[in-house]
Amino acid sequence: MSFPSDFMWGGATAANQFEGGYNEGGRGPSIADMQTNGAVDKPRIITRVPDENLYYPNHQASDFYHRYKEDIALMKEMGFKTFRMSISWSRIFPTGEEEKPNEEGLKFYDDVFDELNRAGIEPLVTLSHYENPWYLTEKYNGWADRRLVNLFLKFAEVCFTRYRDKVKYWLTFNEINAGMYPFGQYNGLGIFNEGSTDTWNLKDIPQLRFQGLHHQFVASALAVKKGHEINPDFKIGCMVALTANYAYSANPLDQVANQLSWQYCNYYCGDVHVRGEYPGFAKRIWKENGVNLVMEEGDAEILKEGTVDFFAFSYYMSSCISTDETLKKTAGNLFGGVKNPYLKANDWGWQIDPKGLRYTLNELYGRYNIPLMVVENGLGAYDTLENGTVHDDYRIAYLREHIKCMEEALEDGVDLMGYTPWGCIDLVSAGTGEMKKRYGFVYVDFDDFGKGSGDRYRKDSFYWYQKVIRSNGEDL
Ligand code: BGP
Repeated sequence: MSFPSDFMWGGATAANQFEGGYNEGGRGPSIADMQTNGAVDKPRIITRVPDENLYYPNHQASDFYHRYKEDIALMKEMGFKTFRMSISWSRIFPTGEEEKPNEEGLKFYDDVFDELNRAGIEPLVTLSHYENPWYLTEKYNGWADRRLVNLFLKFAEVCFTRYRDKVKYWLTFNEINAGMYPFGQYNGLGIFNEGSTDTWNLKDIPQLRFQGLHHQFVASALAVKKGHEINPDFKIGCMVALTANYAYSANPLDQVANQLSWQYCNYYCGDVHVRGEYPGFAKRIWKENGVNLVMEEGDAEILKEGTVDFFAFSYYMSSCISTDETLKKTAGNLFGGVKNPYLKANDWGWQIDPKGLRYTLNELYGRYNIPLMVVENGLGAYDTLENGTVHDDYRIAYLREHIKCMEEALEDGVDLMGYTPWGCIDLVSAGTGEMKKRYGFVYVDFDDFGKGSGDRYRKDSFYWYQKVIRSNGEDL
């Protein structure tokens, strides 16, 4: 089975990790700008400290703000059909509450979309990728407050209207389910608890997060509806971080625990977005977490009317679920499970599992029966720049195996629209806040402290991916 002729090959980035120019063009600070540098301060925390050096990563990032023409030319050279990027909300509404949008911010994205258009590359735009205007966190404690729904909707409406004829593919919230995970401070919801890095232990955190997530569901559904009114041709998707778990053993206890993990990690959010209602098991999750979810009158209709056109997700790794407490836990992008003896891991402990992608694609398509898109995948690795290039055969091997498994999923009958590997041009890691965890086909000469020329270098994977796209996935 080969890839469909209109398959959307490309790459993915996000403003907060790639764009930079954080205080230029009238942009206001976002919550991501308040997150410390992982190379200096681990774990990264969200704080206002006087030392500018603590803040490098999201401020300069990879400097796409100034180098977008060069970067888009590189994408064109690779043959990209699509480019996933995000719009920084605080570039459009610096505090989130202005009556009128910031024209300079809108103009920047006009320029980027025009450049993409000239290069024959279709933009795929995330409205909210791990950042909100910082002011909204200070004033409202982010998405904990229902008032963010209308502020976001206004932002979405401005973007949909302005870019009506330039952008067709949209995503509402990046990895929306990340808000459910028990790690420290998290940008996506913009909920800030000063003085603590261990927010999950504060007793009101599950309540705030689940309620905040509900506000995002409502905002997403309203945005989908509004987008379709503005341009009926828009394709608007959700974005879920796929936690691909297996039961560690045939013990029924492990099997049930694994099923519960899929419900909690993947289907809780996916079901609301695709089916337009909370799944039956949501009540159990709320009860177990002491959550009293407040739904306003009309919310149920809003969720029903704003279901998505396609399901986009990130896939990096898989993990195992076991009820045996003595087994070794593994690291992960979100929810660490138990180590799988059959898999190898990258340098950060993320277990590499291409077959898991086929498994996941089948699971998702079986449940939702709408087009799917893999909008993040890739190998975070240490790269060495030698004579102007990087010999990243490890990255090629990772991507090749995942592409093969997508092909198998197509054979299985899955409707797969496209593939945009993460960090196609090197960018700052969301998890570690460092530059040295690289994903790109293009090397960016910045170190963990933002020092370097910022120059771009084609890695071996650049030429390999060019060949893959040119042959529509035949020549791997
Ligand atoms: C996803 C995020 C991305 C990206 C990626 C890789 O969770 O949507 O923003 O960063 O993970 O993670 P990391 O940067 O921690 O390696």
